[in-house]
Amino acid sequence: MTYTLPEELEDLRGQIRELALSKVAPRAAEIDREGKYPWDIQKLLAENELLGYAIPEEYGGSGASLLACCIVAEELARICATTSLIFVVQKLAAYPIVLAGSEETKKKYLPPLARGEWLASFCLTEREAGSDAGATKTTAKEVEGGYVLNGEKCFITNGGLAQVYSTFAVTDPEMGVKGISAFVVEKSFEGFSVGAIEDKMGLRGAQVSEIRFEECFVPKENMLGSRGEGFSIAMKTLDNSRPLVGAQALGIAQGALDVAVQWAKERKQFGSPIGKLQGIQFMLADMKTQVEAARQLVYRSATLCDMNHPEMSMFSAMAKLYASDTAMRVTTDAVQVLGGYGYMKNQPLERMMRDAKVTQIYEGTNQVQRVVIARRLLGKI
Ligand code: COS
Repeated sequence: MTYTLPEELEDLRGQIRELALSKVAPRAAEIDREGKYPWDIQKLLAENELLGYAIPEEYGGSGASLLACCIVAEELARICATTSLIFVVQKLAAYPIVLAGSEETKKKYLPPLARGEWLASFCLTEREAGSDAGATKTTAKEVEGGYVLNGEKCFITNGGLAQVYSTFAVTDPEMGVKGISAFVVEKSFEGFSVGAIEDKMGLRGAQVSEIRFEECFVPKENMLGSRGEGFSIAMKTLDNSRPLVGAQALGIAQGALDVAVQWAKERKQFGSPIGKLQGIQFMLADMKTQVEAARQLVYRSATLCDMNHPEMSMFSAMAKLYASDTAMRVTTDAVQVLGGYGYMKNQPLERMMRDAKVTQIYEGTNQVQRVVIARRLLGKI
């Protein structure tokens, strides 16, 4: 399999790069400093039809492949990881509806999401159910006409901003993970409320909050897939979005490498550019090699997902694992190349380093990715 991208994807990269450099770059440091959700950037993505990029055309989106989405996530993250996350979360959170929503549900929720009028949120994690997503405690009790949800979610990106929440709750506690079901919950439903908003190390422009369900009635037609299918829907969604987080990490790493290379050409010490020093050359060479290796894995995993290949789950985990570890290493080394300057807030690298960290954690920690890879490798033993 070759990873020379088709011409239309290279054109797409060029367009997104241009958009990111002209419209996002001037805001990137400010978004980080202010720590507020950048509605102007959300509007920019909506106007450029990027919030519905992955939603099928019949529901108002662009029906883009996951590989194309990865190029978009990568190029946005190269400049601003928060901007990339706005794109990534819309895709992640709409996916359970695309995957398992009834025709009626799709027609109701996907078009406003595709237009970017509504935001979506993926509501899985709980305080006691992080890596162990199967330990979900939020309950969904069947009543006439629907289900009543009770429980609390945490670390929910777009929490409070989104109108639509792909939510996972237990309908049949005695059935373990097979007793988890998926629902679309609207922010306007009675009993839905937003808890504390987190103060984060990085991705400062993204809003992450607790979400509470207190006797929250959800009509039965808002169940996604069949009763008990929720865990499988969550896992399939993660399989399809881990390459995107890999792409985001890849973009952050590439952005840091861009800065470090430029610096090595311009910064003079000992009478010449520091790029003439072998110590710096070797660091840059290692960074570039790791970035390219991550790129191959990210594109390959996205291609396998687009093919619905049986190995997609393992490759998605490998791409996310390797690209995020690369982002952490490369941003750290890039700070080192800039020395004291790299540590300062008037350079973008310390922001990139903080933003990179969460890519090793969210969408499943890198330890969980290793579990997914090893299980696939070993099978049932
Ligand atoms: N696709 C479809 N179904 C899947 C699946 C996948 N990739 N992985 C698991 N399932 C289903 C299977 O149906 C499986 O049942 P069978 O044994 O009949 O095949 C069932 O789920 C249980 O799977 P498993 O035994 O692997 O579940 P575990 O409780 O051991 O959990 C991990 C597996 C740890 C991989 C899972 O909990 C996980 O991914 N955790 C991280 C969650 C995460 O990424 N959170 C991030 C928050 S969202 S930003």
